[in-house]
Amino acid sequence: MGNQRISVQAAHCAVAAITCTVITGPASAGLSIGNGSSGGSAATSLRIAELRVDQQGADTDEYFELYGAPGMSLAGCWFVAIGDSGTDPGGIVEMAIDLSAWTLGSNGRFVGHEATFGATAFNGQMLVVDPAGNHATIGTGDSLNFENSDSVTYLLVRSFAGNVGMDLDPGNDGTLDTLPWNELLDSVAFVRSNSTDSIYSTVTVGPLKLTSTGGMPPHAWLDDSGWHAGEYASWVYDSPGGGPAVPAPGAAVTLAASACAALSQRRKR
Ligand SMILES: [Ca+2]
Ligand SMILES: [Ca+2]
Ligand SMILES: [Ca+2]
Ligand SMILES: [Ca+2]
Repeated sequence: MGNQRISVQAAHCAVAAITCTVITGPASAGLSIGNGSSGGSAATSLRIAELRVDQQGADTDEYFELYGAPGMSLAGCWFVAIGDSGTDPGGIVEMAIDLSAWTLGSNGRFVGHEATFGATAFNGQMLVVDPAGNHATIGTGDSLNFENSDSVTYLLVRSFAGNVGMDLDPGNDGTLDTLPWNELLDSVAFVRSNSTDSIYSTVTVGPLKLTSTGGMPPHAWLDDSGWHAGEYASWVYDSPGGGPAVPAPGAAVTLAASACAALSQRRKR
């Protein structure tokens, strides 16, 4: 989409032995370090709507979905993951994706997925993006690798000025000391069981009673009752590029961890 020049760099960073992908797009102007806020303004109404971060077998189908006004430009917006490293328990930028080149589809959705998206079948079903949603390949091959089996916070920010590997919480007290962006548009933390790692969002999903992922949700989506966890070896709840209505920023219900676990268990019955 568009004709903006995008350079793609794959960087191996010292974050729990995962491969991080940095997508750098056109340079953003006027960067400054500002105060984060818990939601987005009406003018910047943009939400994280769905995430597939793990699956049974190779993680070939990872994606993130954003939701906002139909046709809205994502210029200046970044999708950022904050987790740990092999030696530091929190505040490390694990991934930063510049979304500037893309726009939301006619249904207000955008999906960023890896090139191998759609490769895996569960019960004869493969993932496809809803035709009303825009989508784009992030990186090359199977390189969009969200960290597995650990607590990770996902942020949607405007004008990110940090770097992958940067430690935003040197004291590891659960509060970010450095906010290298102009505006925090949305956030959600995926939480594993018995984790001592910090999370950096008041909106959480997990942990689940799912030993395959250490309790971390392999997939989750947002609707007007909050975030819900999906399945590890099934696409039954995945809706890349489509799906249920998404509430305005700041309106989502934060499900307690116990409620999420109970919800997941009910679904399995
Ligand atoms: Ca992957
Ligand atoms: Ca993964
Ligand atoms: Ca730290
Ligand atoms: Ca969806």
